[in-house]
Amino acid sequence: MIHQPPVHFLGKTLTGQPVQKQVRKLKDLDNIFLDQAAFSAADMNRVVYEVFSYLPVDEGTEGGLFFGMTHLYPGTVGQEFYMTKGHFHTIENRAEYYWCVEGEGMLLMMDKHRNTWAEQMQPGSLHYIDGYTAHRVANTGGGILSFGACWPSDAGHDYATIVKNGFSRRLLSVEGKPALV
Ligand code: PAN
Ligand code: ZN
Repeated sequence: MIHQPPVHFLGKTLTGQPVQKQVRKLKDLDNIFLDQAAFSAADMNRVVYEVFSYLPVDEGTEGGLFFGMTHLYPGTVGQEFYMTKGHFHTIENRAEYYWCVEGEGMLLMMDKHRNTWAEQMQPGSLHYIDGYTAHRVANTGGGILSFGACWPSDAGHDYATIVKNGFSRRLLSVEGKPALV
């Protein structure tokens, strides 16, 4: 038997069933940005990023893989670039791949000892995120930043630790250029 693929990946879009779309607005990113005054003054309904995920097996299935495309819009809150919430995986040893399709960005990673480093994202860049490593992406360019992701279906997302403790370094826009401080 020959089957049509259920999902099509065209450039940077994902279409078909079951593709889940998740939209994150500024109001979903409370306690993420440093400049609380700038955050409060911003439009809470502003869309910061969208994630299209293909979840072919149930969340929590051991041995399966999920696939996602994230589209992160350009913008800043105070001195910080628009960025994803960032997370550790709930099953901490679960690794992940990110790869950049369009735009310019920075992948921030932080290990369990709170050492933080960054990798530059540009079209074609491939990023291996080891287990036990929190990950967050910032859009440092003037256009949309689109990247793919592939992660184990039982990884889960621990956002609470990042909301509470943040990353140990922040990526700031200093004279329009990204600086990890
Ligand atoms: C990605 C992320 C996606 C959005 O698919 O979930 O880029 O970022 P946040 O989940 O931090 O809001 C991934 O890392 N999955 O594990
Ligand atoms: Zn992840």
